[in-house]
Amino acid sequence: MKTGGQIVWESLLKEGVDVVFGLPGGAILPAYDDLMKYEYPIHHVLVTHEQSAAHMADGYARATGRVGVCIATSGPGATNLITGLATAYMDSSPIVAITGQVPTSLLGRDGFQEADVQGVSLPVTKHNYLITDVRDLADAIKEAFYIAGTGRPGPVLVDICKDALQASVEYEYPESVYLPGYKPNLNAPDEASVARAARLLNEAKKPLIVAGQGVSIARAEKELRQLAEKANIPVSTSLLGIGTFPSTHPLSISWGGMHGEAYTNYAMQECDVMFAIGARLDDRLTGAFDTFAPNAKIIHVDLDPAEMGKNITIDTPVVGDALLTLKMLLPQMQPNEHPAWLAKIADWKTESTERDIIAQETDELVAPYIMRQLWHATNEGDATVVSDVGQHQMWEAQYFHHTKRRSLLTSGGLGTMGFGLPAAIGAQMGLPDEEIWVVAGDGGFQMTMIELSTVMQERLPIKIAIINNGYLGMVRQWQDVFYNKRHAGTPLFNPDFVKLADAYGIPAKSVTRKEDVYSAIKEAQAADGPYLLDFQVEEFTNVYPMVAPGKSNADMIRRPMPNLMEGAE
Ligand SMILES: Cc1ncc(C[n+]2csc(CCOP(=O)(O)OP(=O)(O)O)c2C)c(N)n1
Repeated sequence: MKTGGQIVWESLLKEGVDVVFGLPGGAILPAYDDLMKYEYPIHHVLVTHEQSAAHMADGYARATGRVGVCIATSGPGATNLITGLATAYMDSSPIVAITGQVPTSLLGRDGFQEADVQGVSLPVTKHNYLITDVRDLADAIKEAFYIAGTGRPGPVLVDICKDALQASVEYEYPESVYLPGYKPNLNAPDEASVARAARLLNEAKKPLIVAGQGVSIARAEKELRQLAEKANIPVSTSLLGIGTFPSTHPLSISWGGMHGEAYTNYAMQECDVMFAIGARLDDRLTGAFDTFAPNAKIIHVDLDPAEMGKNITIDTPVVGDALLTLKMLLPQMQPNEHPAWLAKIADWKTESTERDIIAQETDELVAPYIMRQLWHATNEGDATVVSDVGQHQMWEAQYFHHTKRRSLLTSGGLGTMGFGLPAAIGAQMGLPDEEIWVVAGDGGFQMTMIELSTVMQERLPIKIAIINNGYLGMVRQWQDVFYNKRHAGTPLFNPDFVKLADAYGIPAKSVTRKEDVYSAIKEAQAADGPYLLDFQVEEFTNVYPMVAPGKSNADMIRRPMPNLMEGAE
């Protein structure tokens, strides 16, 4: 016989879980007690706030490709997880959340710390459970892991009533799941659609690939590269697709969309066949849906049939796994050259480079410069960067060239400020030997900086770069462009981040001058544990290009050419 609490831990062990992120409370206490009592070899990371527990599980999952686990108590503990679950849901990240619930006798009676967690989490989880009977617990956990990690990954929540945690039952972990209607393994695409995709790509004059995170989830980076090289097709990515194709490769044309590269957007707008694979074509990438890639026949490869035609009219839908699709497609592809098309893109790229902010002679400390130095200092990208949300996130993606899979972890879909530090903690727990950098704005960092205590408690060697511009920068940029520079609610009151780090026992340094950037990064790297760098940057730099919401990508606001810059002679 095992208690519900024991069943939780033993089931997690069966799933190969070695670390969980959580914070206890009354309803989940029986499970915590069982963890201590029976000394299960699962490491529990005590977080400061449950939102972070979900981000940590998410960061762990994104970095390792394994399912991350977070734990919270009932009511406020569980509702604090919701932003993290929604973040993982939008970015297809596999996590299992285990929450305590009030005893079954109190369900629906507004008992102390009761919240309808199943109801609240329903729209932001792939699936969820309310367990009122301990006999259902092992099956639910088995299914939760299966659902979270298969098909299109996502978060699954198991809410367990306290009495079910305390009750005992004969325990046997199920060998398999029985879920009629959920068939994530039927993921080979239909042959006729793949043949049509091959024909379109072979005949294209101006083909273009848009690779999304689905490529990395399917581990199809190698095959993507083979496709691009065989037929000389330029490869762009979505924000989350960064790292699926080395951005230093001659066929790489960076990432597109609202703040993607201008030349990438031009290429997307002009291509005649677009091969979008594992990218959900959201509005940040496409701009106004009806103006996106107007000349292109679009082939959309995605595991999730619900993505087909959701935003964009698709010429050739291919419902299937990215790896299987590429493997079927490759033999049907003919070698090809496309010299005129590649030359045209190269011209656009040269012109983009001329506008580059870091090519300009200025002493101002700006984030793009820091991002490029970080790239150099990490042996040209041999690190994992976890970025928060805002201008710095866009600059990181523009100026740090990612060549490795899963080397940029960022909240793309929900755009969750506060994601960076906790997600980096999860990533570092999963990849203890990897160099991990958090790049965060001063606003987003303050949302979860309380997790500096977790960094120290777990002795994690995370390096933190705060891009401190004294503003909620990205919103300040919108105010400049759309609200006549009225800065309502965007100037920040910041603590002294160096002193703050000191309070946690973390070494830190403030950097104000360009010439000190590289050496400061090197100093942080040389430190044996965590290190925080507070980069005090120019306040009013904007991210370009910028596509106004609802506008076409063809109508980008671009950075003025250097000789047209304000103040230029
Ligand atoms: C939780 C949350 N609240 C609000 C926003 C809206 N938002 C997007 S970017 C941004 C500003 C971010 O400022 P900061 O963290 O300082 O980074 P910066 O843009 O200056 O690099 C805000 C408020 C958000 N994305 N997430």
